[in-house]
Amino acid sequence: MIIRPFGLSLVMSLLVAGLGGCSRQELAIHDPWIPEAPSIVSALAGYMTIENNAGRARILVAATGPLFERVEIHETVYETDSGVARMIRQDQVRIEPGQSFRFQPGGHHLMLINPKQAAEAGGSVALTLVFADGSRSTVDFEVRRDRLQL
Ligand SMILES: [Cu+2]
Repeated sequence: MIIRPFGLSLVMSLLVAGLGGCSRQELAIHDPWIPEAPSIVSALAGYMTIENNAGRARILVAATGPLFERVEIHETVYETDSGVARMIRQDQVRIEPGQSFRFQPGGHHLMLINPKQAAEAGGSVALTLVFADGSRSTVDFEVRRDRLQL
């Protein structure tokens, strides 16, 4: 049997491509968390970093969770004159290929409206992220002892 160099290099390159595809998820959610709060608060906030390793943009359009009446995507903006913070509802968040998008206090957050029970530090809360292509990703958000700071 004769191994032709061309055939061998093709097998090698397929192998390398296969390894590359396995080492990183197309979509990775890092550090998902919410600050602890009693059930009497009217809203909580969820934070995370979404990393898009795919070759196309991903667009977050909604989120849901069984513990909340509804979830909205918000951005906190500071008015330049007064310095007053306002939250503005966003229809979507676009994460470009190869980029990460951070939800953090003072910026974008998931607004978790009318929680049905208290969020206790040490526990976790499941939220499902919904993307424009119809894909969904359910993520456990760690509840941390931290004050709610939008
Ligand atoms: Cu908000």
